[in-house]
Amino acid sequence: MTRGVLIAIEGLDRTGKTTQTSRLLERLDKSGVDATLIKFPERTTPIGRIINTYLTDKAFELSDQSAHLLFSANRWELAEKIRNLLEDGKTVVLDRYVYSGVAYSSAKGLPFDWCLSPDLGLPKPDIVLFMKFKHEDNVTREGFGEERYEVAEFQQRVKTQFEKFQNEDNWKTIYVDNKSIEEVGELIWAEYEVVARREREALQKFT
Ligand code: T5A
Ligand code: NA
Repeated sequence: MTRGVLIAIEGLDRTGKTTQTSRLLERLDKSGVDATLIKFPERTTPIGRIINTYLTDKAFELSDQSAHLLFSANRWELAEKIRNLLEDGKTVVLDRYVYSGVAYSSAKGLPFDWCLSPDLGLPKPDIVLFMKFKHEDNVTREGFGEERYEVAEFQQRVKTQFEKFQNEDNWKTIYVDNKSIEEVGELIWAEYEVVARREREALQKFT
């Protein structure tokens, strides 16, 4: 059996990650691919509930280090589930992951390597699709400004931190400026197909 594909969709706030991860899941289902969607932060777990309060209640105070470690711990809450799904041949779609964890916290001034270290050992995505505005802005998207980090100047710093990952071998930028939801969905599907084909071919070589 082939190991499932682990695909993460990343990006700044309101770039369309949740819209696209749910569309991707529907399309995988229709194509007969057994897939699971996991969104980070996963706000319903014990740690996720604290994170949700932190994000939605500006009066709830946490040190930057504590907040960072909670986001990481939230991924570790789900790590075994992700690994088991992949080993069972299931595809897993992640709505944000380690990269968001590092980018948001290092944008606050915490050292990049310190931010990465608690996530070391988590399953590594086969592909990370980074949803990016080249010219336009995510701050004009509906709903922007509701949560703690949705401040334009901070978003710019987060973008700079995200881009430190751009030379990683699993990183792929998807430009979303002026593209409809359907058009972005097609670009994501094309990338998924490349990775899925590569996994199948890798299997053929060794069996
Ligand atoms: N965070 C997260 C950390 O600091 N550390 C971590 O480790 C993690 C995992 C919450 C915050 O937590 C931080 C980052 C965040 O600040 P979240 O729960 O993912 O993270 O945030 P949400 O508020 O759920 O999601 P986002 O704000 O990131 O939005 P999305 O999912 O990128 O965007 P989406 O799909 O909801 O779309 C936004 C709007 O745009 C429209 C949609 O219809 C929607 O109205 N839209 C489009 N409009 C035009 N054209 C298109 N192509 C469009 N695509 C979507
Ligand atoms: Na989202």
